[in-house]
Amino acid sequence: MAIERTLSIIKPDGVERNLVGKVIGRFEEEGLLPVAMRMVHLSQREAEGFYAVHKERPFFDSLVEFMTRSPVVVMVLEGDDAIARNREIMGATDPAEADEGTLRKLYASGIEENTVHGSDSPENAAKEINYFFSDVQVFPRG
Ligand code: IDP
Ligand code: MG
Repeated sequence: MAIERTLSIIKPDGVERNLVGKVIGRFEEEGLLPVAMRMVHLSQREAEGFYAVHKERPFFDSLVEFMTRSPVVVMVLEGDDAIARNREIMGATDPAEADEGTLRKLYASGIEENTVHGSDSPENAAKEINYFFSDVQVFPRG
């Protein structure tokens, strides 16, 4: 397995419910270490750009409204197999389908307000990290 980086977001519902420490603590326990981090209140343009792949989906407007409702925490996680590991720790998009112990099973209130985002492929991880962070804002742990 290779050391990878992935983009993680603690979504508005997670920040609003004071879950930032719990979510980051879980990543640290699992060996996915933050190497860049920032709190940001996304503008409509920023949220639309981030989720551009979903712009034809029926939930797009609602998703953008949710993601711009209040601040989020964006971070880069670094670790072994970080992209797939983060997706495993997050669980399925719909918490009703998420495995026990996953972040979405534990904390998500529904398929939209599902507490965390994680990149789904190396290509998207690179794109998404770039969307929020420049190289000088990333601090390798290894
Ligand atoms: P993912 O976050 O597990 O990768 P995606 O299919 O990429 O899931 O969807 C992006 C985000 O859009 C989800 O995390 C969730 O917040 C929202 N979303 C996905 N499907 C639905 C839906 O059917 N209704 C409402 N919101 C949805
Ligand atoms: Mg996705």
